Amino acid sequence: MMGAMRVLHGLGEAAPLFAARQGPDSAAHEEAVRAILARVRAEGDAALFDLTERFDGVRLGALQVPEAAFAAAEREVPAALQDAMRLSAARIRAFYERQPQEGFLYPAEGGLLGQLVRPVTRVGVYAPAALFSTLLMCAVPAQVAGVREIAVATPPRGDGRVAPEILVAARLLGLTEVYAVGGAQAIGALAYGTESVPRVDKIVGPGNAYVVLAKRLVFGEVGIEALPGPTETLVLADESAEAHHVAADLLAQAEHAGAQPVFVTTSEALLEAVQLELTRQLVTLPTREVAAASLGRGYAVLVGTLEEGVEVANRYAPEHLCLLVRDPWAVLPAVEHAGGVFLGASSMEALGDYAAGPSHVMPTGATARFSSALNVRDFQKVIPLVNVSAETLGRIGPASAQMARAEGLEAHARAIEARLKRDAPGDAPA
Ligand code: HSO
Ligand code: ZN
Repeated sequence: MMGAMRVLHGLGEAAPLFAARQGPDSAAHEEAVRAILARVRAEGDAALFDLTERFDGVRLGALQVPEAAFAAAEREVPAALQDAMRLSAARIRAFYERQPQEGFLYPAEGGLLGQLVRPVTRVGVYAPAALFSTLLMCAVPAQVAGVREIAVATPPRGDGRVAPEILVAARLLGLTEVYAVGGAQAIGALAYGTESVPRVDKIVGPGNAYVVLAKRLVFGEVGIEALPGPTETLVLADESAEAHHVAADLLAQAEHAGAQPVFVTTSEALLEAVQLELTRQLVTLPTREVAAASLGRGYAVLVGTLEEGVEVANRYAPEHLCLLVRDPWAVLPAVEHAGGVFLGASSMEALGDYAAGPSHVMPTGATARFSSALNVRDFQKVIPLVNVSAETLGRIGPASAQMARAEGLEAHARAIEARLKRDAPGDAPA
């Protein structure tokens, strides 16, 4: 049946679900991506012009989008869509403004210990050609963090221009530095810098397999936030959920290429109804080819209890966990691993992709076990401050020197003891 998902019974049968996700397939493209990065590093702009001609089929006149193009884009994009983008940006900003990362300083025996918070100076956002929302979702938290320079890279279309929606989104955030470069070459340009593209300190944003692999390979020279892979949504539903809602939510993420939809439910009747709904809704979906392929990677899991359902979800650690259950807040305490949690029937994940508030750049491929959705902290550094008083030195110095010697690091021990010998406080030697 077209649109139906494979059914697994209980946690005991769910092994194929957990095994099915291998994360981004890097090995396949590694040689090609290494070659692209090496060329960008060696040849700079010339490599970008050539690679763009090869991969995007267009010979660019300039890499940076000229100022005039922004105004032209504003004339081209409908006013209502621009209003929608403003609403989205305002809600993202309001959300991240609640996530301050504070510095602190506390007195410790006459000295001070503390932490200084400083933004990353220069960030590169990779925005896939069609997904202007991703630019908002990446750049706004960076701005809230205090990042002063944000460069945007996005692939050019066949006519050499970048999507006008990207330019409108950039402009409404006050961003003016946009490069019409995509793929692994864009990551190379941002990481190494070229004549036209000053290098950045950190690159964020999702992309295709080449982009993600390039991010992996430049990591260390620049920071990256994550290696975003294909999207996943796990809907956990009980008998209170509407089958057509569940199917719609599963299809909403299934229409992203490579996605894996997962449906976990305590209700056999709902499971059957959802399978039928998927088939029915797929017929009229313009993106049905991609969506059907994603459903082919998907699973429906029938569980005995909601607790078992949450256990399946925790083991799977989905990018999106959607709780279509009677009391989602009652389920929440058991949730351990998820990129983001969407509670209740009117909190569909598709809303989270656009205007709910939190960034839609969330950990995929079970990386929710150890990482978080893009946030202000991704754009800030925490710098510890150490100002030890003579009194504290007298207390912690001997222990430190002892540890240094035990590690065979005599100069460390002497650096400490040189100050321990003197009469505290003051600088005069003992
Ligand atoms: N759901 C996608 C992000 C996205 N959806 C962008 C629509 N536009 C990855 O989580
Ligand atoms: Zn989406």
